[in-house]
Amino acid sequence: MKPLLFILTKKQVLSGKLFYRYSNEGGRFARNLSHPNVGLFNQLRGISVVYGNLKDLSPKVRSYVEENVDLCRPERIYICDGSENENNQLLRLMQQQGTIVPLPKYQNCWLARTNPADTARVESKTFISTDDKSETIPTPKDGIKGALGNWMAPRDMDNAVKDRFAGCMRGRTMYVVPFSMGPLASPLSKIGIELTDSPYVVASMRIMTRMGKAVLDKLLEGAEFVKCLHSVGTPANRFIEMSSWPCDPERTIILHKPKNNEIVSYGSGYGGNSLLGKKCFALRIGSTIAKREGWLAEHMLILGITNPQGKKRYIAAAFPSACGKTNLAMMTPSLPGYKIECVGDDIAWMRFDNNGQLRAINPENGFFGVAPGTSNSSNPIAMSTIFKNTVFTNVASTSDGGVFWEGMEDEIENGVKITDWRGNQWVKGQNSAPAAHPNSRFCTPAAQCPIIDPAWEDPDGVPISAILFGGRRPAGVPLVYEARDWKHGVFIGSAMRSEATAAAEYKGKVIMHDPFAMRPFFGYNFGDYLSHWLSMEKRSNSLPKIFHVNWFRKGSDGKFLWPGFGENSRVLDWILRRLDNENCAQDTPIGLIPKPNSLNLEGLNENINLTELFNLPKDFWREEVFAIETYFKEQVGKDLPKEIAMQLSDLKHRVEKM
Ligand code: GTP
Ligand code: SPV
Ligand code: MN
Repeated sequence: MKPLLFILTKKQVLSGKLFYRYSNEGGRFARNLSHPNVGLFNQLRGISVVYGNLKDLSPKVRSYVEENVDLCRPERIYICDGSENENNQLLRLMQQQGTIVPLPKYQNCWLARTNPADTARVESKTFISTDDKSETIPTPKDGIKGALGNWMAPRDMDNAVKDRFAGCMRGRTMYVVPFSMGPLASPLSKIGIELTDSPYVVASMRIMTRMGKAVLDKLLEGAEFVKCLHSVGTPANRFIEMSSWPCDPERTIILHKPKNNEIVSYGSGYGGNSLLGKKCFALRIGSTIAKREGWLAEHMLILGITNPQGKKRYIAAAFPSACGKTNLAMMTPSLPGYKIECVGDDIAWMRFDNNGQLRAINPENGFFGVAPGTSNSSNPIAMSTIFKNTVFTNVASTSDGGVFWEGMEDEIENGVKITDWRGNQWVKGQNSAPAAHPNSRFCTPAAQCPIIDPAWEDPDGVPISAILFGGRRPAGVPLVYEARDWKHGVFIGSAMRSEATAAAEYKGKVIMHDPFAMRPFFGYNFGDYLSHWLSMEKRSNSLPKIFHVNWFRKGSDGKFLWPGFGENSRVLDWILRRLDNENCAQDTPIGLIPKPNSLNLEGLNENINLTELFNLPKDFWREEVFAIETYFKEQVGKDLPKEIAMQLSDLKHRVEKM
């Protein structure tokens, strides 16, 4: 065996794509990961703790680690403290393993190329496990497959875990990653422990969450935590196992047990599959905790916006994956006098305070943003955030030590050579495939964002004045419309649809139902989720106003009708004026749209076809109503709250009268 492996190793190293992983990881650890506590007395279940101190673990954390050491049989245990020193060790280790390469054009930036079979979330392999199936998903109509989440019986989950995890960390290190979702001092925050065998996950979690020693201290005081177990897996295919991006795509599975506040993820190192604080915790488990505790865990950006008169408000917005949250959260307004500040770009935890004011925190600490399309013209703020202390994944690289992706054509020096995300030479115009994977991402600290909001870490959260829903709708759906009231707003959220994107495994641009932009992220029955949203009405007499926006409508020429990005400030301006009760809206069957000339288009260089942008074709809306009706009937059935059924029937009547 050995010599054969050695030959493979050499070949892989020479080809520059793969690195033999087993070639004495322990030796590298001895060289790189020296720590005063290594020794016989720092062992757990007979396994050495090579970094960190066992006495820093609370009894509950310790027994969680023990349980999974017994299951996964790692070679060694590494208790993360979140320090600079630790991070440098891990970066060096990953460089040696070939998982990352440095990007010398920037400061402390790195590029990871994944296995091409592990590039996005896998929704079909994501499950929620509850005793009763109806706790997880509404009961679909006979013969119809449920599309509002996947359920698994607890016993099947236990078996799936045993099948995959028994001995899965042999020869590898188990990292114990303590992290907080939200600022440690905030009463709205929650703690997690991720056990993982991926140093890439550790380095990413350090950016995306508040990770390290302070969290262990809080746990020693008795704080509860969400259990997050992750392994990249040990595939039958030894070639993948030994590569720089081990993963097990065939057996990948992402499991949640809300009753135990528990997440188990196997086989993928990518994004939402492996950075378990994000979608698994902050949304799926988070939404179940939020339901119990009376708050909301949502797939929403949070931005602060100051108008030319100096009045500041905060807006939260739910758009499906890869539909513009990061861009809106960091927008550079084209309308003079406006200022936007960013609180978060992906997730909002929101609750009503004692005065009935909805307040939101961003539970994250970084941005895991879509790279393609990000440029100095579309999102200059992101561009000035991401070129230090950032891990890029599956973008292309340039011969001068930088990165490249579709949209950066004007931002690279003449004559530089491009290597695509798979590691092959790439020449514009000669390759039909894109240089960067469409779901390639930057993972960057939020604090580096030049327009990060001064209150972004406020323990009380920021007050939310408006909630936006939106999606990619090439036809029929106007640039903006306003809900008549809270119930209508909840209905609009429930009826959201959007074109599929590269953020998950769907192929093509099919229009999918994606209620609240949460379809892949509901932790419990969508019908109950709707009731929970409806119940918020009782908690406040100053509810946020709800709007729907669509930057993606196309004209008959197939081009976007609206320039988007910074020009979206014109839509926000109209929304803020509505919050001030300005009489600038007119009624339509679907909601309130801007009165003629009330959308401020001053200084806009392009000619905008407002008629097409706000046109409400009766045929289209009839079909839309039919699609929603069918969806509710087939997917939600008896779990649909009657208020939502009423909203739909009201819309249907109004559309018939169009
Ligand atoms: P996730 O991180 O997957 O949740 O995505 P997101 O919702 O944060 O989407 P993001 O802002 O990263 O945008 C995704 C893609 O949509 C990028 O390629 C953007 O360039 C593009 N995009 C964003 N805003 C606009 C817009 O206003 N108009 C147009 N035409 N494209 C946009
Ligand atoms: C999304 O898909 O909505 C993301 C990326 O934000 S991931 O973290 O992979 O879920
Ligand atoms: Mn997202």
